[in-house]
Amino acid sequence: MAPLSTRELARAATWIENRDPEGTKLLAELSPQAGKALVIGVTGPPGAGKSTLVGGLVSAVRAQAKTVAVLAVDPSSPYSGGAILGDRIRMQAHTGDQGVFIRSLATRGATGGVSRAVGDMITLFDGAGRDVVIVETVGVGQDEVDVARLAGVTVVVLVPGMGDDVQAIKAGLLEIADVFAINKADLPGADRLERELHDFDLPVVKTVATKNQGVAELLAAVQAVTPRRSVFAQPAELDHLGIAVRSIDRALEFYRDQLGLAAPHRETVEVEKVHVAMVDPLIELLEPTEADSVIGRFLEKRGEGMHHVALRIPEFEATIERLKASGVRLLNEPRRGAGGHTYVFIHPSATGGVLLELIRQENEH
Ligand SMILES: Nc1nc2c(ncn2[C@@H]2O[C@H](COP(=O)(O)OP(=O)(O)O)[C@@H](O)[C@H]2O)c(=O)[nH]1
Ligand SMILES: [Mg+2]
Repeated sequence: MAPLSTRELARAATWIENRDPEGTKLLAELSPQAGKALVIGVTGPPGAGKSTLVGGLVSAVRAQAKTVAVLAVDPSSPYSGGAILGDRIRMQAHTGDQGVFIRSLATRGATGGVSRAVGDMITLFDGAGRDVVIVETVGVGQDEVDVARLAGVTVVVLVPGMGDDVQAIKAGLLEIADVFAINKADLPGADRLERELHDFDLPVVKTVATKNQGVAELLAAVQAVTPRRSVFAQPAELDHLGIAVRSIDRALEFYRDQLGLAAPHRETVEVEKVHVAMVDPLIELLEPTEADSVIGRFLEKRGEGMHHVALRIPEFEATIERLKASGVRLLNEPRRGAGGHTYVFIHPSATGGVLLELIRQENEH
């Protein structure tokens, strides 16, 4: 698929914003090509000069003959409100340049969550062939942390004279920052802020966005960071919920007969000592074939109930390697299950108390 023009991108972005099925279709087509763009998150308090700085970064990226898309995420605007005026003015220098695409996403009431909407938008721009994607977000709330995780490299923009605020937001910033920009370095206090940021052991670049000072240096600092893996190129999907029951027949009286869900598939998995019935296909009912089994012991200890959550994840092998390297407890080596899929169980100690089954996405090789 050829790179999309700015006009095609605009139409596609509207589809995605409105959760139009056309958008879902396009995303499915584009996502295999996504994962190539450098995704830069730019976050920090309101008024720090993020939009001005992003405008400068756009010019610096264009000077490298690369194409760019900007997504300005503003929670305070109504979802269908379109462009955020101030940002539009700051980005105006780039109107008419086909290599620059700018979009505002007002996230109040975003269907399916902010990070979902932003993730889809990034996949769109990335898959559509933009070399660089810049996402501007306000503040350091949970939404911003989630959004920052979608970025390969996150720039946290601070300004001099924040005083104790720096201490207050440190915890939130620490987990997402890859590079600090001290913007408004023309104001007093820039050196002091720079000293305060030393603890973080991250690159710090002083900028005066309004005069385009330090912006090329900031881009260079960003490009020197090894981007985090982008996990959204193909999102993880809920595969099924495993429910431990004493009797599949009795459970089916509810799920199949009363709730009306389809339950066409039943089997016995000897190695796991369990009878399995797939319902509709999100629910996996598990009944032990004998008391001395994983599910048998679970029932003994906890009674009937939710046993595990199964996610189908992209980059299965690489993910398992990474989990092992960071000491996460896997309950088995990846193996092929009854349905032919490869899976591994993760101990609840790592997952927030839920037994988690990870399944290899089938389109991976
Ligand atoms: N003195 C000074 N003002 C700046 C600088 N960068 C941005 N500003 C001003 O700060 C205000 C907020 O800028 P904006 O980019 O909208 O901030 P945002 O809310 O973080 O996106 C505007 O009036 C800018 O002109 C800078 O480096 N120095
Ligand atoms: Mg802004």
